Amino acid sequence: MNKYCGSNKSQIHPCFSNLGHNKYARMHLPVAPGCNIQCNYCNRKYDCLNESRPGVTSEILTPEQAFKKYLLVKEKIDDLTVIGFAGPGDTLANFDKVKKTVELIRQANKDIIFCLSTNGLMLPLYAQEIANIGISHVTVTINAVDPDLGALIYDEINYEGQKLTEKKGSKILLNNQLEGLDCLTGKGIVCKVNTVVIKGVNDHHIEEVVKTVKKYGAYKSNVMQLIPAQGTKFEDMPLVSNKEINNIRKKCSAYLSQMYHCRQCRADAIGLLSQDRSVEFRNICNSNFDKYK
Ligand code: CLF
Ligand code: SF4
Repeated sequence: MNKYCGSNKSQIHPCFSNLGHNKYARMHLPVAPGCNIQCNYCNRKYDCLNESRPGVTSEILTPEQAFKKYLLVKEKIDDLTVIGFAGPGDTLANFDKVKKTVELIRQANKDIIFCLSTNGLMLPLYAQEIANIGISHVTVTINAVDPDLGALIYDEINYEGQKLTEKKGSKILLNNQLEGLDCLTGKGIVCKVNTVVIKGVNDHHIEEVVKTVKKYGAYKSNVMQLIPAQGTKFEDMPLVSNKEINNIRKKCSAYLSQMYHCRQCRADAIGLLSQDRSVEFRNICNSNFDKYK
């Protein structure tokens, strides 16, 4: 058995391992621009080179460009154990591109860990394919397990050709998130649930989320602060302090192992979680790629 097999995988995944997060590197490939829902805290319009938050990227890659970039980066980054798909949109709203990228990289490296993050809307449809193509780690962002609260967080859900708002939309999203989690964990995929704490909206509800996702097989919970983004409905929301977030995590740890080292990465992040090196590799897989060969 090589070091990337079976149960050892989570130990060398910088997000899933509490001990390995300073040792192992991950590379995000931004092949997924579109999204099928609108969260009230998300704005993917700005390409800010120095901003680090989910949804920010300096480029969108085709699967072929992503593969080229991987080949280049793996030569320069030690202990690159994980290829992650984290947007800038939703990975399952662009699953054909994610799938193609996985297939290209898998041909070159049979050991690398594939990881994706999603809002979970399309999980019931894609869970089997996710397992078939060898994605071993999935993160689902679940911010509420009460559709009334979900309706305050999600502006619209685009599902099966319909635009659904308010409770009608958040109910479908929640059902699919939980059903998807159940499907994935039943297939042996290691799942983490990210939960964004929004003061005055869901901050009293986080334990309920964590208790619920544990029942559906989640392995780990990552309770994170809202980063208010300009141009969103939640741009003026109050910040949650580190003390407040750690108090919530402490309570939630009674139910599920907590992540304490999340960096709320960009969609094109590269390197150790504590040392983003994406700037070194910006745009190298486009017209300038050949000069780096
Ligand atoms: Fe990327 Fe996410 Fe996979 Fe990690 S990030 S897709 S699980 S490889 Fe990690 Fe970054 Fe936090 Fe995400 S530190 S934002 S939890
Ligand atoms: Fe943005 Fe992700 Fe929400 Fe889509 S699911 S609106 S990409 S935060």
